[in-house]
Amino acid sequence: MEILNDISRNLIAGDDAKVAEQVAEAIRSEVPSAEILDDGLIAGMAVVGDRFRKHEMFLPEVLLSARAMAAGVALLKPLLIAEEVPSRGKVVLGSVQGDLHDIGKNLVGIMLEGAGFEVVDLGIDVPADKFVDTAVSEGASVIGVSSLLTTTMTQMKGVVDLVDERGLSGRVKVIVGGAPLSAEFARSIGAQGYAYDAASAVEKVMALMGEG
Ligand code: B1M
Repeated sequence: MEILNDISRNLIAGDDAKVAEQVAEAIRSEVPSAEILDDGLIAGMAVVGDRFRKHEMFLPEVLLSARAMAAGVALLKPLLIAEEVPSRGKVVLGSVQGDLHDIGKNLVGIMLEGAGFEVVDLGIDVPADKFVDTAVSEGASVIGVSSLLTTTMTQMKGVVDLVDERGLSGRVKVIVGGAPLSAEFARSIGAQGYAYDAASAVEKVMALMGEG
């Protein structure tokens, strides 16, 4: 669809104003929000990642694309979140210590809220004890940890281990996700769940809470 290609193109170019304008136009034209997200915004970001890896784009440009992505997601958020759903439980969410990537984590949060979960978002660069302390103080039964770097994914084990050390195993479950991860990696660090994308994160959290 032309409008979705335009959104991708402007996201790659880092033009947040144009991305916002075109996402708004797509919403007005009743393009489904999941299509705007997947085939417009996420598709554009995949190209950015590829070009960055090949050194065809550099960090300042990637940051502009990230800003454009955030502008588009902000407009989609109200559509992705159902209104007045009774709370299904609480999830503490954050990007693991050392990791500053938050776009995917934010999408997971939006989808969880959309499905009726209360999300306590701790942001980026979150140490293991902050995840666990917050789960206890907020009475959350799931901790969701995101990592986008092969150098930070190893920190995730610290969260799982701390849940065990504090005697919370069984009561607090850890779900992990992010581009470099796999179900096998999640199992290897003892996490109770792994999700490939934001939609499957919702399914996984529901399953962990005994609803799936
Ligand atoms: Co960075 N970066 N980055 N970056 N960046 C990657 C991840 C990289 C793959 C790019 C590349 O080389 N092709 C590469 C990592 C390589 C590796 O580890 N092997 C990389 C690098 C190297 C770096 C720096 C080290 C660069 C440098 O400084 N030299 C640096 C590290 C900073 C740090 O974290 N300490 C860095 C910085 C940045 C920016 C700040 C410029 C910016 C982030 C801005 C922001 O997030 N606010 C950035 C970006 C934008 C990217 C790419 C281009 C895009 C990431 C993104 O937002 N994707 C990325 C390349 C890529 O992934 N293709 C790249 C869109 C998003 C919707 O997808 O985040 O995968 P994603 O989330 C998905 C799933 O993974 C999943 O669901 C989401 C929605 O479907 N998911 C979960 C995510 N979390 C989940 C949690 C769950 C469940 C599912 O449960 C809890």
